[in-house]
Amino acid sequence: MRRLFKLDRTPVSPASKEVRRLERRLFLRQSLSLGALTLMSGCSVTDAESVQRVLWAMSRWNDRVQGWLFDPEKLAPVYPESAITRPFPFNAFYDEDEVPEVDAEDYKLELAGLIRERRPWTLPELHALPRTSQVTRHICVEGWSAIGKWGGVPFRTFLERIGADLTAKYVGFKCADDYYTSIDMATALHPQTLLAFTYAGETLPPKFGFPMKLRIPTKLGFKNPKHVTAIYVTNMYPGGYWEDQGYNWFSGS
Ligand SMILES: Nc1nc2c(c(=O)[nH]1)N[C@H]1C(S)=C(S)[C@@H](COP(=O)(O)O)O[C@H]1N2
Ligand SMILES: [Mo]
Repeated sequence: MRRLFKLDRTPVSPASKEVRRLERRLFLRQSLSLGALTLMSGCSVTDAESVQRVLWAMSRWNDRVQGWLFDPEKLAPVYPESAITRPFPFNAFYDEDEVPEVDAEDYKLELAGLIRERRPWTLPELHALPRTSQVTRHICVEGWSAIGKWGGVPFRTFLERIGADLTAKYVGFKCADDYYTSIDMATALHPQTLLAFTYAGETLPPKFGFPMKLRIPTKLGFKNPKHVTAIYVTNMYPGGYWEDQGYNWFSGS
């Protein structure tokens, strides 16, 4: 593994770009030969388990490089309302008739981890937070993208309000449908990352994540959790529903 760790310290060298490209091919098309993988990792790969281990190490390394390259000031493109895709597509790991029904009256957003004020929030309390809206493009790894308008509170404002440790590494999300994902703190604090309560100016419909979703225009669609029920702040790598099945964790768009 020596070579991998050497590259680790030179994140923007042409070599590391090459590694990222290679890793992408491995994960998305699985077309890389074992021989090439052995060359890359600098250790002999003889069984499925060590292949998985090397791939995992490469993907986590790739996450770190992407984290370093992420510019917290750079904004995702915004579009005029005329560019909005109608109808906006629904997607989840199940069909639309299985969308979870969240009861607005009973709902409480749970907070955990490195947060000073961990009391749960009701919907009326959340709705009283200052709001903004954005027209941005959602890009799904399944090969489609669409432009939509989401409104809500800048996630940074919410994290500050609850006294989250903004120096922690990760923010994790749990959802009403057992989906889960997590993001890096820099992305959580990005000015366009919203805790969104509306779609197209209306209360977020069930299929788009009622009562709230994270709208993160700098990340691929699967990093935008719908039906969020719990938010936690941690320094321990939390993974995610698709991430744990091999999709790259950072997955910027
Ligand atoms: N709770 C939850 N959030 C989720 C998903 C899911 O299955 N459950 N799917 C993700 C994926 S892969 C995509 S592309 C978007 C789809 O969001 P949309 O239905 O608003 O288009 O939601 C993301 N967030
Ligand atoms: Mo997706």
